[in-house]
Amino acid sequence: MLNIILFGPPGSGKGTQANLLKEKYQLLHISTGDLLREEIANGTKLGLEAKTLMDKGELVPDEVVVGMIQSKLDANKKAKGLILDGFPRTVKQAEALDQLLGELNSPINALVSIVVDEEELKQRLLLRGKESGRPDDQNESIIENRIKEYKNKTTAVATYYENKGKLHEINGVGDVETINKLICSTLDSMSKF
Ligand code: B4P
Repeated sequence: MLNIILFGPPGSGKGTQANLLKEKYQLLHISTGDLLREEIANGTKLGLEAKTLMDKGELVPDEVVVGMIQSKLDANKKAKGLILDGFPRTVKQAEALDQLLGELNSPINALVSIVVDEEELKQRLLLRGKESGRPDDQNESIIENRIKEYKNKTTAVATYYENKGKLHEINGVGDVETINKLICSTLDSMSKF
């Protein structure tokens, strides 16, 4: 099993890279952002509650996302491995994840942290906002709030896995293909695989 976390600030390329990696390594891709947007599109109660927070650039409660992950794991017991994109975003989520994976005897192998400077992040997200109309990419103050949430609540997740010897940092500025090669060579060089 290869279980990896794709980590980084909003706009760092997690979703973009996850889509490439899931093909190459035949992994189940779980994006909590995509799952939440699906709930919003379906007009569920969970979706309506999450939308208020997401539109402001705030994180949704830990119990909500952990519950979504648990359901996904339950529904995909035969998966060959996981690529987690946008999860965990708090240390509480990381602890809950480790417990769920512990029960399956299939721990996280690596956290790949995609490093991108703040100005580049803002430019990418504003551009996506123009092209896709995604509400949380629409203006600079929401984007700044997402980056603030990342700094305050999410960066500690990298330290949590660093303490377990599982942190791998990748330069996330450059073309998508080059960054993908960097991630693949990191994963391929990990002795277990
Ligand atoms: P996400 O959907 O995870 O959104 P994101 O952080 O913006 O990352 P995403 O994967 O979409 O973007 P990417 O970097 O690939 O989360 C949205 C919201 O959901 C959160 O703010 C929060 O409210 C909520 N949420 C989700 N998970 C949660 C959790 N676990 N706990 C609590 N709340 C949660 O790409 C960005 C743009 O950059 C794209 O347009 C892409 O084309 C472009 N790009 C990618 N790579 C590039 C490159 N190398 N060069 C130039 N552009 C590039």
